[in-house]
Amino acid sequence: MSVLRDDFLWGGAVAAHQIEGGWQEGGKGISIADVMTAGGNGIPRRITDGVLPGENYPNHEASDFYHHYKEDIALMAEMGFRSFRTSIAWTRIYPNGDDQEPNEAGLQFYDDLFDELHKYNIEPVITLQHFEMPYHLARKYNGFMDHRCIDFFVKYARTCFERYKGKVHYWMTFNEINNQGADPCAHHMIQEGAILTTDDNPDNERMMYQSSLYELVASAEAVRVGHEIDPSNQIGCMIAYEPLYAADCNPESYIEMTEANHKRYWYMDVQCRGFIPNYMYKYWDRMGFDLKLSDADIKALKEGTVDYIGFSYYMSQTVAKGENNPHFNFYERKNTVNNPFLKKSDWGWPIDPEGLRYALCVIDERYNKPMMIVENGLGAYDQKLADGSVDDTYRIDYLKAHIKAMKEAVAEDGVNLLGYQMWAPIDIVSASSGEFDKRYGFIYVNKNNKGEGDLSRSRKKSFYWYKKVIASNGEELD
Ligand code: BGP
Repeated sequence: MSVLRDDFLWGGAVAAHQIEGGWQEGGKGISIADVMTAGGNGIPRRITDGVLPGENYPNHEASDFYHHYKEDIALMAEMGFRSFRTSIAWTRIYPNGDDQEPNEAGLQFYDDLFDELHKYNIEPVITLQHFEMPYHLARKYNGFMDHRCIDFFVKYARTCFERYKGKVHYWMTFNEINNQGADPCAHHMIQEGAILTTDDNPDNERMMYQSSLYELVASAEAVRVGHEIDPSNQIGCMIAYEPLYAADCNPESYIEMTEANHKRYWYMDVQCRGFIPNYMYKYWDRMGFDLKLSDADIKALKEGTVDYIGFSYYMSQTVAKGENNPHFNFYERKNTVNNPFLKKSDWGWPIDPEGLRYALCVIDERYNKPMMIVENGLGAYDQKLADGSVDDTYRIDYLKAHIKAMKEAVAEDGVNLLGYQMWAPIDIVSASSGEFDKRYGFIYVNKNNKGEGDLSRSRKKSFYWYKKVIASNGEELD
């Protein structure tokens, strides 16, 4: 008998901007993902001033799911998927973000996509904002720095809840809303809050907290509206969960670890509990940040707590007390150190399957809510062999170890886990680097970093492995 529930939501996860392409089709507007250039392994992406000629914008075509979705969903159905997580591109629904009326062609695209999933009994799990706010909102309002963006987001969310009522039951508001918390760099601030800034702007941290507060209000309002429209809706938060370990057993390192966790996870505290924790107020006081939040905003936070906790899990980080850091104020880029117990991926991400069990335990202890692992996977350089096959045993090993740890958390610790969606079942554009050759998929897409290839799809070795895993409800991992 399986340790997982019978209706466990096995599947995979992607995001609209990383898979769809069709950036100008069906009346779609320009999103912030459309102005991000390709970077590379260790080379950051650039954000350009609009879409400029001669630049390489990998999200414009991506994996061309916009035209291939039927074929791709058939392949996922062949693996036995019970769920598929993707996002709605806000700019397909409201091309500028502040439009009066939604764009019918965009709404219809997702109707067709959800119908296609239901044809195979695959449950859609839908994120409303996955790193791609309308570029116009960034330009005109500086994104979530402006309170009006709350209303634009809630209007967009309402349109989606009304239109897809009965077709979508599992929702999430903002993808990895907390990434900016420990690292207020331009990349995170544009991805998560549509703030047009540069890395050297001394005001980044204050702006990040202000816009995060407004995003949290927008998220809470959307949860409330989503429940009003359909009380059976399950609406979650989506957190990038990276357990932060202390580098040694010096009690000071534990205080640093605690402070570091505050910065990454206060978002989850607000979304699950409905109020801002004292430690954040103290931090803002200490920093002299005068942040705006009205009584109505505070009330909204209280009334819009989430039903479940969606989180991504790729890695853990290890923190050490920095020099001249009397308040243990953690900054991800300054205070993380190497963990000698862990191997790393080709992109330097520490590989830590036990950390997934640890994450599940900690989240369960803190909030006692159902959880869903909505991303977990390995980005790697795959080699296509002469016969067209891809032997991605390393990916199988990574996923196997993580699924085993996940099962232990269910069997030994009794965590309430709804599902597991690996990232990403098909090769897509990397969010952090914009590469295509950073591959995660069970399904190979014939395209490379330069954009060459005919976009044809084929099955990797891991495809057959995952099919067996799902068929046995997680019992057959070898
Ligand atoms: C998460 C994002 C995804 C995805 C994934 C892998 O942070 O939610 O959008 O991209 O990480 O990261 P990358 O694509 O940079 O390898």
